[in-house]
Amino acid sequence: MAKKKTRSYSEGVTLTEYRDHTKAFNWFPGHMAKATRQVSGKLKMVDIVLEIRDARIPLLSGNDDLKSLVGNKCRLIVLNKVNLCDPDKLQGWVDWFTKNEVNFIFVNVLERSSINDITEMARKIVLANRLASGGDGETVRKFRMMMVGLPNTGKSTLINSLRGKKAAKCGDKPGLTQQQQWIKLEGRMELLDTPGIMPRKIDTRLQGLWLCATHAIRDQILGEEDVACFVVEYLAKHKPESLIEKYKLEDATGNVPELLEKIAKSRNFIMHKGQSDFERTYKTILYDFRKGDLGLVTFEDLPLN
Ligand SMILES: Nc1nc2c(ncn2[C@@H]2O[C@H](COP(=O)(O)OP(=O)(O)OP(=O)(O)O)[C@@H](O)[C@H]2O)c(=O)[nH]1
Ligand SMILES: [Mg+2]
Repeated sequence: MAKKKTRSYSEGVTLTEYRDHTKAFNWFPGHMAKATRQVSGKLKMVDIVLEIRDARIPLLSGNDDLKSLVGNKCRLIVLNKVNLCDPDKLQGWVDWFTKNEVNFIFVNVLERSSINDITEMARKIVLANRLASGGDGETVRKFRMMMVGLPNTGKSTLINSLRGKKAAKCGDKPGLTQQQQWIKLEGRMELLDTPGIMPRKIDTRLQGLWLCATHAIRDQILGEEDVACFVVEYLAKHKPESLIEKYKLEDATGNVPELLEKIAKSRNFIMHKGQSDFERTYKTILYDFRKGDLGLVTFEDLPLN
């Protein structure tokens, strides 16, 4: 029997269909397998592992492979980009992490205060660990932190902020860091930047769309069209006022193709013969969403238990 092709948004698929779509979704390029091996190779050298996640997908941006690699090593979960997540859902997630994890912090590493909070917390964890294992907390080797996590979660940005100037390549492009890099700070701190690592298996296509929308994986993996259409459908349902305001629409009603048409017209993305330029519309929607200009969103819901 011929395999049924997944329908795209332009063919009328709806968000509900994506949610019901249970096919596993994989994207694990070779350099990430290598990066995983390299993380385990460096573990002995560091005092603490900072697992950088995205606060808009607090669990999905975690990684079980990394968790088992890191094992009993001091670990701090850093939920970054808190400035882009839904403030109304934040407390629920803070409560969940308080119940289920030992060390975590919600931050925006573009802000100085967050950087200080992370350093402070990491130091406390390492110190407590040294005292617990019989050390005095003073006669210690250099304080070394390793950043691990999904692509584009802000590992290199955090390193640059800690350093006070640009030392690691960073930017809104998943997979920018391709090799491990030690960065030395004045004083006693050394930082290890690592390439982003994807989970080996993503359970549903909807989760793949969340990962693309937050830009942990490249648009090409699912296609700009599907990711942009997903974002529009999500916003029309959960944050219609953001769409209306940003694109000066009269309303955010209608199906996805109709909304795209309205956005293209309002931005004057019109090609010859008066047709809407959808390619340009997709790019604009994704760019605006990722900057936070289309409202603050947390895609993932709290687990039921
Ligand atoms: N709004 C917001 N943007 C952030 C934050 N932290 C990082 N960014 C942006 O996210 C993008 C990715 O940052 P990087 O530091 O390159 O991410 P990375 O984790 O090193 O990515 P890879 O090297 O691909 O694994 C950059 O455009 C940063 O400016 C944050 O807290 N808030
Ligand atoms: Mg990086």
